[in-house]
Amino acid sequence: MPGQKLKLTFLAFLISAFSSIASAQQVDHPLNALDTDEVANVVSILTQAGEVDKDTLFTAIRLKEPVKAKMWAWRDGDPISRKSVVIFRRGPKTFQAIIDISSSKVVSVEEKTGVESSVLISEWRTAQALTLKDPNWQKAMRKRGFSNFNTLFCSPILPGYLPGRDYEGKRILNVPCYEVSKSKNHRYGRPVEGVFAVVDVNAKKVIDVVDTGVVPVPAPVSNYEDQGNTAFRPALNPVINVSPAGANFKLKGGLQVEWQNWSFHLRFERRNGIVISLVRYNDKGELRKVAYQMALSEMFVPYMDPYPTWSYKAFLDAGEYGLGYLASSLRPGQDCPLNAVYINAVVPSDTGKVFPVERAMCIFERATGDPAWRHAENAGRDVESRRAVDLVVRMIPTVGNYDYTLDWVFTQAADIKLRLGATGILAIKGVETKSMKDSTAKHDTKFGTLVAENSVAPNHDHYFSYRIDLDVDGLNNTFTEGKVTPFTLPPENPRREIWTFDQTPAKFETTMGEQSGLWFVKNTNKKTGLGHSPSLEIEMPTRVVSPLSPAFSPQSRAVFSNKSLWVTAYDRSQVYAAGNFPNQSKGGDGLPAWIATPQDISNKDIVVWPTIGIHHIPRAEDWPIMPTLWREITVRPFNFFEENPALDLNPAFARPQKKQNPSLRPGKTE
Ligand SMILES: [Cu+2]
Repeated sequence: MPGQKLKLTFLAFLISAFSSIASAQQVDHPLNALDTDEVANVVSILTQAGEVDKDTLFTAIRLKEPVKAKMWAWRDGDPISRKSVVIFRRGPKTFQAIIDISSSKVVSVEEKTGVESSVLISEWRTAQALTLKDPNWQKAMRKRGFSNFNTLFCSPILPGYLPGRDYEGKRILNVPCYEVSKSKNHRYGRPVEGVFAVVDVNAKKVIDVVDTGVVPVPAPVSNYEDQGNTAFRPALNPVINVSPAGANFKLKGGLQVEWQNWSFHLRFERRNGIVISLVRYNDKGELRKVAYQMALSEMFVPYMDPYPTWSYKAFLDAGEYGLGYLASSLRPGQDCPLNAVYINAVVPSDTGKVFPVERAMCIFERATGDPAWRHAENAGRDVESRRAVDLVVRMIPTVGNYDYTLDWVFTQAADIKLRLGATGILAIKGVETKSMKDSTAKHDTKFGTLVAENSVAPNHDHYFSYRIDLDVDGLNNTFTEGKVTPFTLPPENPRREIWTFDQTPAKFETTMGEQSGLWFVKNTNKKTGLGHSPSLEIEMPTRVVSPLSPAFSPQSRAVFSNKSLWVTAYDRSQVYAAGNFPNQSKGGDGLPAWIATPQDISNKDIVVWPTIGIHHIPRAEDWPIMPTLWREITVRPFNFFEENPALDLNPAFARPQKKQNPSLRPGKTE
């Protein structure tokens, strides 16, 4: 197919012409992620102090941020002092240390008892190897007709916590396996159902093999990969996003971003992935504070199947695994458009070194194809319209079977959109049923959907808790709940009823569930030219919360998902919505504990924690790979400006310049 080949070559040309990679330079900002040298320094300082040795495993080596007030005041060239929080394991014991990198000192080391830190790849491998060698597991597999275990892929996962399980002092991985002889890129489609091994990686042994009976393994999954055996529809004529005259954003060091009145700092962390800090808006020359920090704080993915092989499945993906740890390299031209700039990251490894993630993030401008605003007069003949262009920062962690596209979108009308797209492979339970016409169907699909022969996708949720530390024109802000209330007019008014809008400030730390959804963070200490208190609205059009009682596990471990929004007093130690150590946690940690005694939040520094989610009732269309399903939160100015902030959008594009934007280093091309 020469036509096809030509088109592919053309795309490859465009990719090589426009893709570029930015990489972080030396530490030029106090909020940069630790670089390779700093991670090595931290480990060396701890080694010299006798706190760690070659057998120590590290679950976190991350920046300990300077205090917030100092960061808002920090300017390019000001002194930079660096500290690190380190979590490490010596044998079964967990420690947390604070290191002053700048003065090469150990500030503190504390043993953390009764907690389990996030899982390590080395433990994952250990659990895999122990399972494959275990005689009881082998017996269970032989019973299912497997004699050659080379065709099996075992995928250890964390057990959460269910009362009555004797996990005290143990570090558990549950190990289900999949038949993979006929799949390269679809390893979760053919579960060997009804059996899993329970491994204690502290004791390095299989402590149980749960076997509830033999279930057929589903047939091989149809291939969706680009391997020439998929019947593609005819290729499209190119529909592409390019910036032929260069990008309009500036990237500085590692990494400060400037675009269309916005400026912010970007870093990449092992636990939360992208962290955006110091978000400012240049309002006609005045750099106004918008948000100190925004990041995805925690995720919760509980499955709704009561059988022993499934009931424990309720994952806290950020805290148990790590979104940066599981980041996948972005595929140019597919995961991000042709005009994207890619940013490589280094992630601290289990052994106290770093591993590189090429193209961990991308940043790009997107022509939305929509008007930012428009109006027509004179019977539609006179039109004023301005095209909208967004700036997007993206990463995609692959958490086992699922891929989550995490986007931070900045608009020209001063909105910030936190978007999350779920795609990848449904978790599959093997069943007898081949068709909904079968007599077994009613039983097999009570808790899920038949998506292929012998394959049920159990119902489940995805909850995403964001930590958004807004500082609207300053640190002291007030949270208000807006309300629309019917208003009865006097009898002589034929209209009789309208509605009115008013806002009630929250005095103490609080949660929002089924309420109005009209939520604002405002600065009552400032007034705009019109006399308004500048505000930002938290808009969540699709609010999904867990209907389950926080009295029972696993819901008790992720109480954040019971409410759409939590509002807390700023506390720099409160970063993770389900607590610092969610692995095997017994519940109640994080947000519910922090607001147990509600603090005064009236005209104080506050943090909002919106949760967006999906009750995922799988459908046939989600198989064999799920079309991306998006959710989003918008942080929207509300009387923050005195008029439409995008009024000055230029209807023309700049004339192409010969010289490319010098801030875009050409770097390595794909
Ligand atoms: Cu899902």
